[in-house]
Amino acid sequence: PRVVVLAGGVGGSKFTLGARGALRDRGIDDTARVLTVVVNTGDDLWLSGVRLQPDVDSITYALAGVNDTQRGWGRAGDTERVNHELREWGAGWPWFTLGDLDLGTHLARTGWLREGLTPTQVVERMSRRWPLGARLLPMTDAEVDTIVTVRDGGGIRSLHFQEWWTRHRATLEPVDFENPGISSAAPAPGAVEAIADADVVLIAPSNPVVSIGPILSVPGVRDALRSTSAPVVGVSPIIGGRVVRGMADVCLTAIGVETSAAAVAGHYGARADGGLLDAWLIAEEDSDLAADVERSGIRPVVRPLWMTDAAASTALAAAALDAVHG
Ligand code: GDP
Ligand code: FO1
Ligand code: CA
Repeated sequence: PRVVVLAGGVGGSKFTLGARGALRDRGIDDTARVLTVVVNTGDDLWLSGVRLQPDVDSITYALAGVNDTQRGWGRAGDTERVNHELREWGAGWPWFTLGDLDLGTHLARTGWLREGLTPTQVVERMSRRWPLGARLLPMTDAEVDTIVTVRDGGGIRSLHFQEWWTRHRATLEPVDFENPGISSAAPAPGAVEAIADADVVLIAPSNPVVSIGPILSVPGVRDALRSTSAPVVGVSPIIGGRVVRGMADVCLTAIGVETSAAAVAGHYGARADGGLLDAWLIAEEDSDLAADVERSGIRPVVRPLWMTDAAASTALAAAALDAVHG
């Protein structure tokens, strides 16, 4: 089957590994020909003269098997010599670490962007280094970095998502998430076509607001999801009313959505009602919410959702692939 995954960083990369595993288990050797991952680029930023693409890099490193699984970002076994030097210069952000190996990625990317390659072309070029077993597409070639508006003291102010998260650990109360310029952004070449031609579209258990949200905000993506003949199957990032890690709970509260598997399903909406989902995987801990999901017109599928290792991720992705057609 031709599979499209919409994904953010940590939840997105674990789930994409699972999708690749599930396709291999079905006897598909060249999974890159059938598996397309549309990746959030709202987390991207310029820092110390280089372009970072955290979610693209998380997925690339994870599929290549060179990711730091403990931290959830960057390269395994990385060192911080250059980062130390940048701090001595007072360059960059003192609360943000650029690993030496990771910086090699950012330098290569920035060089190619300067030479005129589009972000999509750069991602394609970077995908050649390792046999990733998937085609990665940034959601758009436009720079639409996520900006968070927060309440601070008596007033409000805006800052880059990465500063809000890595410096303030999401402690400043968000009132809005925006991707300036996104209304005139175009989907990356091939993204809408991949959704239209897919046999199944999977929404990874990624942050619904700052990972999946920006992807859905790229003009044309939502329409492509609603008009494709492929079933759209999502996986809940919320288990037992809690986020597994990260700050999706804070983000959901800010947009008025409860931190529950059923509320996130309602936020994406049922396809029959002009929303996105045909089916929604929820955890065994949330089986009492299945009736709510069903009432909203989405098929609930109860499965273990903990992606504790590759086998668990593969089983989860296999369940998602089978959620509608079986
Ligand atoms: P980020 O870009 O690194 O923040 O990662 P994503 O947006 O892709 O995913 C973050 C979301 O993944 C968080 O809301 C977590 O709750 C969710 N998540 C992480 N690990 C798991 C897991 O094992 N199972 C499920 N269902 N969700 C997970
Ligand atoms: N997250 C941190 O909490 N602290 C960091 O210093 C940090 C550096 C960093 C560098 C490159 C990269 O690709 C990701 C990095 N992250 C860091 C992770 C990233 O900020 C976020 O966890 C995700 O973007 C959240 O979705
Ligand atoms: Ca992210």
